[in-house]
Amino acid sequence: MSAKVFDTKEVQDLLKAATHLGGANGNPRFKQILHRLLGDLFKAIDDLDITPDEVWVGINYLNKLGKDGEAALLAAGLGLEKYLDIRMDAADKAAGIEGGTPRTIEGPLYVAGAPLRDGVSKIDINPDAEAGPLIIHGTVTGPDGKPVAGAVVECWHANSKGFYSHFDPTGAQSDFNLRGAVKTGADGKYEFRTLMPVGYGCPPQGATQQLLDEIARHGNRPAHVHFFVTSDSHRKLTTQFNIEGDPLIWDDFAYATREELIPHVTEKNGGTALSLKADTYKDIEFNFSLTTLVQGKDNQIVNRPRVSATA
Ligand code: MBD
Ligand code: FE
Repeated sequence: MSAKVFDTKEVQDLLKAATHLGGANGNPRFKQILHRLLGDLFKAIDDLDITPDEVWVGINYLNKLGKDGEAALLAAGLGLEKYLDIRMDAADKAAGIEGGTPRTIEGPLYVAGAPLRDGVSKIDINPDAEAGPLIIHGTVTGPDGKPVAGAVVECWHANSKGFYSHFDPTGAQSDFNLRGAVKTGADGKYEFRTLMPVGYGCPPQGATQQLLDEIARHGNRPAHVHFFVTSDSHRKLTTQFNIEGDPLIWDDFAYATREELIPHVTEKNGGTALSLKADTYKDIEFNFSLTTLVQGKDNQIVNRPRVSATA
């Protein structure tokens, strides 16, 4: 069956009717987007001769995706979240905004509401026998290179099994384990005392991994730590760094790796005095350089549904 029908009046009228395009009421922006996306789907079905059986595989996949709660995970795995970063980078470049710590994707595993502390926070709450101590620290500066006081650095990462608290299928972690928030003082400094994370892997029975299997891709990320950095007088930064030496650094299923986001890991002694679980610990210095507001506004705030909890 290769007859092409997309350009017929019947199909074009159907698309307009189904999306209520040109009809009264409704959300005009949503109508515009839906009309375009549905039209692109119809056209792809025509062009690639996608069979009814194949269409129903796709429809039922959406049911599984929703049931598994993995739509945002799939968005990361298909590079859609990276694509949004590429567009924001390009918009910044076009607006002449340069410098600053590079952004990279938020991912689906942030939880709002971590306890806010001044300067330093110890965020490993639950014991993790496999994980060694790690100190992450640095300075938040503005475009002028001066420290930013009153900035809030939020941090979240996985445990030694690659699981995040709140999303841990083993139930081994309390709500804000390995999640924290620190407010900088006049020196712009922040510090998290924590444990070394291990890379994340998609749930093996989930919809995302099912799709990746079909195209022979893995669903793993290198070990990494996420950050939000917010300040009243600067744009919010969403970023991550990778743990140097992880073999998946340039093979991240979510495409979040950037050259500037792989800080050196050094080994230090003196952890006992800092009440870490061992005297020898890993140390990562990672500084944040923020960018200024654009005409007084933060034009890179992303609104998306986020889990929140109370500490
Ligand atoms: C993660 O930890 C993550 O950061 C992303 C982007 C996707 C899945 C798990
Ligand atoms: Fe992550």
